[in-house]
Amino acid sequence: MYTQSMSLEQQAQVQAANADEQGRLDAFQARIDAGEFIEAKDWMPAAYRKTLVRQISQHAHSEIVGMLPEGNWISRAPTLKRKAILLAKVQDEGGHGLYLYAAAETLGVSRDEMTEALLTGKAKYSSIFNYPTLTWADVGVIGWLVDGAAIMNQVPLCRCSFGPYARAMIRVCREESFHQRQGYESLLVIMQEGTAAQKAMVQDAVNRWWWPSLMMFGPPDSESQHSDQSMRWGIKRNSNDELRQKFVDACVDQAKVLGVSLPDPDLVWNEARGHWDFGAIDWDEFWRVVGGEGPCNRERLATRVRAWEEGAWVRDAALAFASKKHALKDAA
Ligand code: BYC
Repeated sequence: MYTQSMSLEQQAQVQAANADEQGRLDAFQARIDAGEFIEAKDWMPAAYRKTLVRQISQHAHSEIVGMLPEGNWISRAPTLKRKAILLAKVQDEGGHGLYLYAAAETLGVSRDEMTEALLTGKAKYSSIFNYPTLTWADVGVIGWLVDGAAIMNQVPLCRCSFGPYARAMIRVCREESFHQRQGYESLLVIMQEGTAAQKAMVQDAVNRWWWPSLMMFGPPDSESQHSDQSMRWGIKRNSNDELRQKFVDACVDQAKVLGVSLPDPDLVWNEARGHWDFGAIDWDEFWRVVGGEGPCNRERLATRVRAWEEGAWVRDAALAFASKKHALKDAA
């Protein structure tokens, strides 16, 4: 109908524009297929940009909200050594959030827009950070399982097609790997030298964090709305289920060395697949948590809102200092 009401000349213009657009899309896909990095100033389809802003900003928010469950134990760490390690770890997570916000900013979204999306509950962050840290053993288990899952998911992101994200992930992954090992080591110490009550505390923490850690990889492939396109664009290199399986396979031996059991009666070695089979994940729980109804969603958001409001004077002071410095430089 629309084209019928256009002149022949107009129709030719629309066709040429469509061919142009298709040519650009094909050239873009060819660069991705050839393994090239896309840089911030390169042409990219609007949907590629949108997907990256969504994923990178959610990732950044996860790092920032992820400081809260462990931060809860900084003042109660059992020794000075563990306190120093935990402080450094939580500070690293803050740093990861900043690299990631900076990577997202290269796509044209502002820090203020992203912050507002987090604080108003419009933006998602990882489901895992809506669970409480009830005992000191939770801190070790977060290092082992949560950081372990994060590494499994994030190492492939170092080869993501968008250069600024891929480069940020290289440093993030180096630090996450230290985080995972410190968590595992702290659990080993408790399991090898602790009292029966302390060992039971580790087992209880593993029981509570195991299933939420498996949920970190996202919904099953059959329900993952973004995976196919993100994999075509080289943003994701593996599917949610592939990474979840790799994680389960890695954890089984680590649990044996630790001397803890994983809370899944259906966990059995499948010779034919060459992988561990595992039980059904409670996806209703996952969607409840993602939808804001997890055990700590409200508390986490309220803490971030309070930190933002109470930090207003710091932002004002930093801006005033920066503009004074600029004025002095201009006057010199
Ligand atoms: N929690 O189509 P799908 C860390 C959402 S930081 C909440 O498969 P995609 C750490 C998903 O966003 C951990 N939401 O999506 C920090 C989508 O909803 P929208 C964070 C989730 O993007 C401090 C919908 O479900 N890591 O490790 O292809 C201390 C459908 O999903 C979750 C990252 O962010 C979830 N778990 O795949 C220690 C890594 N899963 O956006 C550790 C980067 C899915 O349409 N992100 N959703 O409203 C990714 O790799 C991918 O975004 C995901 C999801 C694998 C997470």
